Amino acid sequence: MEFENNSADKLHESFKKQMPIAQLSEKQNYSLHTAYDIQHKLVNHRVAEGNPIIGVKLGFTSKAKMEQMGVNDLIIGQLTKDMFCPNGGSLDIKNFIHPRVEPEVCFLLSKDIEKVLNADEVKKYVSGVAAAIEVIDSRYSNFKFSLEDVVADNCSSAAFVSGKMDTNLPDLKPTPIELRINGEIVSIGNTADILENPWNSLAEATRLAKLHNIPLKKGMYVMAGAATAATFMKKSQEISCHIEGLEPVFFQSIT
Ligand code: OOG
Ligand code: MG
Repeated sequence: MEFENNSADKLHESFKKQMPIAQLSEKQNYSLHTAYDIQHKLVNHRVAEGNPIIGVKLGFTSKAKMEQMGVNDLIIGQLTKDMFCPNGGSLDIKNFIHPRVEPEVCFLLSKDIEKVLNADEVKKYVSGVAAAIEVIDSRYSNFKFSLEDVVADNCSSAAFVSGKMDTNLPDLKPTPIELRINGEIVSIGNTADILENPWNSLAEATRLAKLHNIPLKKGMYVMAGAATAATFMKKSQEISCHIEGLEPVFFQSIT
């Protein structure tokens, strides 16, 4: 219990002060179960500060991400209100340690989900699909971690931007996804890189949410995981994500 409390406090303080900490696994081994306990405690700090949970994110749903970070299991993290950036808005790099950006797909839930659903069933619980960008920022030095470490750190969650929701619920069959910085393409992936189809990612979210006691409520966002490896974000950049058939999404990095 003490390890869990202490670690959640340290991770929260690291986020507040933008001061990285040593990986928790350097000092002691701990289970994935304990890692999710730490994540819950960490998220509770943000909720207590007036930032409710407004969504969830999946991590390592693509091979490119697993290879980049050296981790090979799906993870789930929680998105709080302070992480939300409106489409076309701006994010100050001073609020992060070493932020990276990645192109994603975002779903909007139309109903609470309490059970594990497959990719077909889950469509009945969604009101929109959008191109999205996730900003990740590890609270660990050098962005290095074990699977347990990254789960404890709420899966590097830092900020996210969702584009306009397409209420026609496209099937997301293999479609190119691009991340552009100041109009230049910095990475190209495909919807098929996200667990073969991002709808599968949403189905996995229902499984992981149930397993780890994470709420999936009407009105929440679900980020499906990046299609490509992440790119470091610097100041004064316009960062956008483009998925054929969906409206592009963008934000500005400032300081
Ligand atoms: C962990 C988060 C992974 C994704 O989309 O795969 C993730 C990290 O890479 O720091 O958000
Ligand atoms: Mg991500």
